[in-house]
Amino acid sequence: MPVHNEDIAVIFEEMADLLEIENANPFRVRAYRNAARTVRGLGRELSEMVAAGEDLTRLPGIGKDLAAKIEEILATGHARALDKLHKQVPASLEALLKIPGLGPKRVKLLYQQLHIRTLKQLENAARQGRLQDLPGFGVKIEQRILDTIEARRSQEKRFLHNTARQYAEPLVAYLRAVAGVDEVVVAGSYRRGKDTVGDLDILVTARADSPVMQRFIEYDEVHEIVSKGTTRATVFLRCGLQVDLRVVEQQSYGAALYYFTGSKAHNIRVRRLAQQRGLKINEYGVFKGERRIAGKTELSVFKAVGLPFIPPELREGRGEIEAAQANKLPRLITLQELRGDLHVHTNASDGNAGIEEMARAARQHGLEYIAITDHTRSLTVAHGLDEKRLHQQLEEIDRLNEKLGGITLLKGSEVDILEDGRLDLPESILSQLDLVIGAVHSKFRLSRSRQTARILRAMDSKYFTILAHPSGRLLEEREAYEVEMPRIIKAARERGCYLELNSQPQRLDLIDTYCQLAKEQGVLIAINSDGHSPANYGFLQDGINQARRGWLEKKNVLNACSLRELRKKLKATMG
Ligand code: DGT
Ligand code: CA
Ligand code: CA
Repeated sequence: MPVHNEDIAVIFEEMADLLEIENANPFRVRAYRNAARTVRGLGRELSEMVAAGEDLTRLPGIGKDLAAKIEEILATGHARALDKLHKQVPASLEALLKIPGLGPKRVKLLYQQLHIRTLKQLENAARQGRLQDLPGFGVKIEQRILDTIEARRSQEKRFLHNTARQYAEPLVAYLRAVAGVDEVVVAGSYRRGKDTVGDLDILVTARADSPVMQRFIEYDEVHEIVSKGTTRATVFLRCGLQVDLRVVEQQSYGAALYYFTGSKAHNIRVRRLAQQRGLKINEYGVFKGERRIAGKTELSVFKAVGLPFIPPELREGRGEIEAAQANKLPRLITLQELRGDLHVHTNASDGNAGIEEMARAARQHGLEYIAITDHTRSLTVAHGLDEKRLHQQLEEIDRLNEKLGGITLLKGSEVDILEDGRLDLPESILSQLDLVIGAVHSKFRLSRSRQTARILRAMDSKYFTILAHPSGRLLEEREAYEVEMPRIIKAARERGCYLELNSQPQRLDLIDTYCQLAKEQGVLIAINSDGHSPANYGFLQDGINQARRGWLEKKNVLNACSLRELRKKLKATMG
């Protein structure tokens, strides 16, 4: 990767900052600052000067030592002296340096006078008004520091994939329409189908004269421009979502897409694989010495390191490379392969549409069957059904099945699992259903052993079919409850029942790694929308993303079965 003057200047500046915090000789500190300024103002690339054999010590402020460092940086991309400083200066102090308004002088002062080493300590001191009296500080600076810390915190927020999609899709369409733009694709965790994303990483290929950068920062939703260069820019949208845009050359598109899709863990392993073959792999291509041997397409990158294409969802460094080498990559489930949805609510409990409307919407989504599974009586907030109301619903389902074509309604219930593991409805009515989804909606804070025992007992019921949202987590809101999931997965196999992958964007529960475990154990997963309105079948896309991250194939998914097969399986479970 070419090293530019700016890269060198940044390294020198950082060295000056760290040396200053370390109380180094002020002349040394100044020497690095001057050198940074010289390098920036040069007007010619140092790499060219060195290549031409020019003597760097003739530059103002560059002595032998600095010239050697410049050559080192040009050759290796970094300076060992800086690496050493990084080890000496506490990382938390370096984080303080990144707060606007806090240079090395102030950071040093904070450390020496108030023993502040971390952001947390800085925040506390600022809240207590202890910063304003330090020399060179003041009320204004104190407030600005607080504001920055606040803003940073809100930026740490992750977005649900489904939410990010609502911003990503129109932005991608907008960029595609810009003159001279060729490819536009969202890479990063978004492309890997992760349940939440930290930011959007958009890659664009475009003609050199395309105004795509300018158009990007002019986009309606852009709230703040963090940085803008010729090939990369970072902005915040009004919703707080960060978007990184990179414009790459046509010939590097595949390499850049590969690199910025990640994950980092995956990339590191593949890079090692490349090294073993004497190749270098980076965002510009795959190189043998100076020669680029691949990079135009993502597939070419994989081929160069001797691998077949690995779907983005698998690129987490969890065995996908070994599987690829052994030609054992899964053929991941697709949305089109889902034939039904086994968890659907109506306005009989907390849904907002009737059975018929939910059925028609399902048909429009290309589904062949759905199970109506309203809540049960214990869940009073959701207006749960008692035996009598469920009975009425079953009769209505019979009538609708006569009347509707192209979709079959199954009889089900999302039955509360009570604290002691009993189900919330008597067997006399459960036995009339096609399937029973058991769900924990209360007592999330039982001990791990009691929570596990509670669920296992529920699974003991002859009529128990599917465990709904097995961990109970709500992304960015509520942690999963304590439970021994591997034991539950094992029990599901022994008892011939199933686990749900709930597709609600905030749930996406079962999580990917447990989907993988369930698959290994031979337990089928039901990918359900848990829909409460006709539009909610759209959640199935989120469930599919997660299922793919969990290595699931069609044969691992209960509702990828035909209705006939499904009925056979359910009959075996329900006796
Ligand atoms: P996020 O945004 O937190 O949901 O996660 P990602 O995976 O989108 O991470 P992000 O946005 O920081 O970077 C996008 C991709 O760029 C990442 O998946 C892999 C690549 N990448 C970023 N930094 C590094 C790095 O230091 N080394 C390597 N090998 N790849 C990196
Ligand atoms: Ca990202
Ligand atoms: Ca990023």
